[in-house]
Amino acid sequence: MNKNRLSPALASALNAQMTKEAYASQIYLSFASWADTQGFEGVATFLFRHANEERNHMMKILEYILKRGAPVTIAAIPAPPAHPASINNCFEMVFAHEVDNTTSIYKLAKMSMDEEDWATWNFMQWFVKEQVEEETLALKLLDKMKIAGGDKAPTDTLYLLDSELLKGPDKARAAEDVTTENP
Ligand code: OFO
Repeated sequence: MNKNRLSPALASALNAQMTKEAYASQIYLSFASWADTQGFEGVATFLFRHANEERNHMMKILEYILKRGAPVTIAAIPAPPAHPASINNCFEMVFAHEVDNTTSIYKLAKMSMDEEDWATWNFMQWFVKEQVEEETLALKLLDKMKIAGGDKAPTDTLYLLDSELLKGPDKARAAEDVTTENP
């Protein structure tokens, strides 16, 4: 009896998305480490938290594939892009990455709809909603940077923005405190 409830195409696309979420985590880890090295502790904390979130997204997909009886393939994670040139550039790259990931999530949602795999379609809606939140968050940061002068933002303004991110609710949570249901 075949217990695999995912089509080969959808299983393969979900596995690819799982690796993409791992890649996103690597990007955030890389940018967070870069920000910390530059002395931006608040930006680093914010980005480290997101690295955790992306890893949890990866786990959420992994658990779903297993739950549907399909094979999970752990693949190599591509290297993250080069370090940003500035804090403004860092937020620009974060936003561009999130938009790219949204495109990929939409493709999966469409695939599941075309296949009439309503379980996967329903599962993907969590990610559709999550991407709206993540894009909004990145856009808000970009808006703040724009007001501050973008790449020409003065050091004291960057200091204030960094302090704001440090004391905000975006403090990195320990990996053991988060769940795949509530990343
Ligand atoms: Fe996984 O949400 Fe961002 O990329």
